[in-house]
Amino acid sequence: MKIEDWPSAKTTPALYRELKALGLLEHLAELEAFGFTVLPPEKVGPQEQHDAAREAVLRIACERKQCAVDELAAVFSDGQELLRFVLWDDPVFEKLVLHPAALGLIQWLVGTDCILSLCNAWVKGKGDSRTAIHADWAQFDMPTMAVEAYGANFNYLLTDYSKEDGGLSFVPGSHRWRRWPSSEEAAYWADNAQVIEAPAGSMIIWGDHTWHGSYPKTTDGLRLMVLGMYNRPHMQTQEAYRQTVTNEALARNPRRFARLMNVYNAMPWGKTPDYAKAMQAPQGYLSLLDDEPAGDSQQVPVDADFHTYDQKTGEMIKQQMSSKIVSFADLYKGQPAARPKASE
Ligand SMILES: O=C(O)CCC(=O)C(=O)O
Repeated sequence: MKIEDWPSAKTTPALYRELKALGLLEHLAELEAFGFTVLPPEKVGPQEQHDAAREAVLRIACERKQCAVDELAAVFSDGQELLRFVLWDDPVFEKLVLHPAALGLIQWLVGTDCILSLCNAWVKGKGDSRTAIHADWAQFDMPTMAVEAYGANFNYLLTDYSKEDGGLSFVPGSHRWRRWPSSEEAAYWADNAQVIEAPAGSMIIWGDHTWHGSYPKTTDGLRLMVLGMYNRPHMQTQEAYRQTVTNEALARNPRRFARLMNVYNAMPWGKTPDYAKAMQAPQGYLSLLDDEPAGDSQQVPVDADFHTYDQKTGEMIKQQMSSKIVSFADLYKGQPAARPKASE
């Protein structure tokens, strides 16, 4: 079938074509059928990238724990930690969060306008510690999950995974159940979930409906992994990317990085919605394969004065709302229908 840019399907045709070109349709089918998929190391990057990520994680762990690399196994014995907010600690992480295959499959789950919520290094030592069976659905006051995922993850493995290595485990098909596990179910699946056996350099992708956990690590040494989590853009991110991204970071990355940082979201607004900010947002589908640095075309917007009512913008909104049927979805996003003309 010829996949055309059918407007009713929004950005899905463009994303689908790119996933196909990247040889990812089988992974997409696995995500749909079982709720998770594993990309082999050769689809994730060259050995130099795996080595650079591993080095970065070990360096950060040593810096934060104030120890030498050969002391880390003792520091993490019988324990594990998510080392938070590592995106700005090494250039390799900016490449990883933009990874075309991972981001493409994640966009399939949470939309092409998704934003980055977490970028962590996960270090786990030998011992009994393990992650309980859970779903990443973080709307704790919404016990029933929406049909669509609101969040999606990649785990980039920097050491081999198996049951003995304390690997990640899944309950295949659980993404269709659209609820959290009860404590009894979590206890049952802890030792019955399907473990991932995969070599270092692999990437595991799943959405926030899928039940997962991990096994205790019985082998010597550390289990190392980089976690990226993405949300739909209306959500509060777990880490402060929008607040900390710089013009230099936007300039050295392709335009979809600005979207991941969510810098142009018109919300929250004060007395006047900040359309000038929303107008700077890249529009439409952004190719996963674009690696052209954005240069100064993307800038971190200066926050508007929330307490000032801007007469000109207010008048424009009044006219728009009076002269036609208003799409609030467009208004909220600062989409063209709601934008002031260039001359205004
Ligand atoms: O590896 C683990 O222990 C669990 C990973 C996990 O829960 C996650 O990345 O969301």
